[in-house]
Amino acid sequence: MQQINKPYEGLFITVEGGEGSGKTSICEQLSLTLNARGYEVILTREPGGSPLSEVLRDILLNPEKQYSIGERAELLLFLAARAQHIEEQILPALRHGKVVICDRYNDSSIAYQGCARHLGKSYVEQLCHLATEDLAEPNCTLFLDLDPTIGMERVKNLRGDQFDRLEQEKLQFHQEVRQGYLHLADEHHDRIEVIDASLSLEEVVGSCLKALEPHLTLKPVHE
Ligand code: Z5A
Repeated sequence: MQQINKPYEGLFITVEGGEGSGKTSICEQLSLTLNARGYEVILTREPGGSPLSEVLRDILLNPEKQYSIGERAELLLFLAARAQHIEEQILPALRHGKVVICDRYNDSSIAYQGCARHLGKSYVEQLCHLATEDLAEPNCTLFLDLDPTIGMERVKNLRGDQFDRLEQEKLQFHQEVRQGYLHLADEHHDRIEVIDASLSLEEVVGSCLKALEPHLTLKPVHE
């Protein structure tokens, strides 16, 4: 288990993966399960999670906006959204001893902007450190690994042809995102758990709970 010198008592869990890998569904299921076990859980997402960050989310993802967003501007907007999210939502919750489940975090920037957009992994990592000041490092990250063709098919079944700005990227882009995540998982095997997301939702929830078990050392607020 990862030991972090952290200025808070709570537990920080991040969920990562490509399109349609089931992050939203898993975050909801984990939140319900941990709540039922007596933990106080905050469920949040990136980009988003605070008023300013939700505005930036709309700027970043809405495909109908009439302006273009360059690669470096895109990265910096994701990081600006994260800086505000940490300050306003994540850190206060962790300081109050809560469990924070966050749908995407730094690893998304590294996989999407660093690897798939080719801005450079270590360049993006450094900027992530700058944006977060290393104040909140996840205790555990669940990477839902899925072939992007299956993920895109799931999103298509769910929303038809209504893809957001990043989902509209070609399959090659999403393959590079997956490779980026797999490299990160190799490098940070003490923090990142690779979960087979091609299984049924129930099975994926089971794998995630098993991976989280060693981290559930907080005292539940209600028995
Ligand atoms: N992004 C970035 O580039 N850099 C950054 O730093 C950050 C983000 C923070 C956020 O979009 C976009 O921003 C994302 C990365 C980029 N871009 N893309 N492309 P988002 O938050 O709106 O969307 P998303 O994170 O990509 O999630 P998603 O595509 O909406 O899917 P999901 O949350 O992973 O999956 P889901 O909604 O839970 O499930 C999708 C469907 O599959 C649904 O019908 C489920 O019922 C079904 N499903 C889920 N699990 C299963 C299983 N196990 N079997 C079968 N069917 C399943």
